[in-house]
Amino acid sequence: MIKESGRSMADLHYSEEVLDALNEKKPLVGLETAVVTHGLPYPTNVELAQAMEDVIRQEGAIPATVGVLGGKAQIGMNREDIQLLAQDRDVIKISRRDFARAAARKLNGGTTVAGTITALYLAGINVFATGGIGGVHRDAPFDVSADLPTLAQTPVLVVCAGAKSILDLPATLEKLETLSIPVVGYQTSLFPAFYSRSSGLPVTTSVEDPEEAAFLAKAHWEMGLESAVLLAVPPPLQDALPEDLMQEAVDLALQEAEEHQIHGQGVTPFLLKRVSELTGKASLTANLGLLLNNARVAARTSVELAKIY
Ligand code: PSU
Ligand code: MN
Repeated sequence: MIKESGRSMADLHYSEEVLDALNEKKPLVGLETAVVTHGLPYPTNVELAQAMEDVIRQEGAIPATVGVLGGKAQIGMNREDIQLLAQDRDVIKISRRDFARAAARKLNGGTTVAGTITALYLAGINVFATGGIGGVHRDAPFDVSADLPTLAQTPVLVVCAGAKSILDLPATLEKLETLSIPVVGYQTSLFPAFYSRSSGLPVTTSVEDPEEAAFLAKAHWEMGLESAVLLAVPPPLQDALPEDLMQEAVDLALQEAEEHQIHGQGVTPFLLKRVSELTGKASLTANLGLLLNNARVAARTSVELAKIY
């Protein structure tokens, strides 16, 4: 389904549900699909994608899962679409630069944070939920995820559990500061470390509830600023992993990536997979718990934003 009016001439395709929600100005929450294609094992990935959509609906918002099908960017995916992405062996990871590659070769793709928020912004959707954003890699400060520069030029509220502990978190926070992206702790003054609740590093400010988060995002954008607002939500207490357990697995995974000479887009999926294998079910449980929690906080914030916009 094609939407007539929008922010651009981009060739975006919409599900009927998302198109209706946009026309009726209902609260929406965007979701990525790189977590399905390159982040979680099958069939957990498909179940998780569905569960995130369910949570968003329960909270009174409409989910808009983004991905690329046959080269076309799709806003709002049904069960079959997600299943297709999960089972396509040739599926690619789509960051901002990869839409054109997918279009030219009619490929299917899972969109990263950078890819997803680019499409969401063009569609006029300003709230997005994910697990963790990409950032500056450890021992490779030149390897900076395209998520960071994309966050700098895309006014969307990004709800996440911080950045992965596979990354250089102090360097990632410095880069977020340079790019003038507010890093807002949700009921915390410390930046979460994805699987664990705190990195020990401070955020720029905190909010106590979705209403305050919505107010802050609106104030940022009303200044004419065009960057994202990062809402950093610690993983739920019952699912979080102890910091030392995490670090041990991360160190080993990094060493292996070096030995296997993994580069470019392959780095993040490799590290995530190895950490997940090394920590067993515990990191998977934490990952699923925080993704659902972030979807819930994003939906509540989207409902609040819709009231004041
Ligand atoms: N965090 C997760 N799972 C993921 C990713 C991050 O918990 O699958 C993905 C996101 O889609 C993120 C991407 O945008 O990894 C970053 O990859 P890179 O470092 O290649 O930019
Ligand atoms: Mn990279």
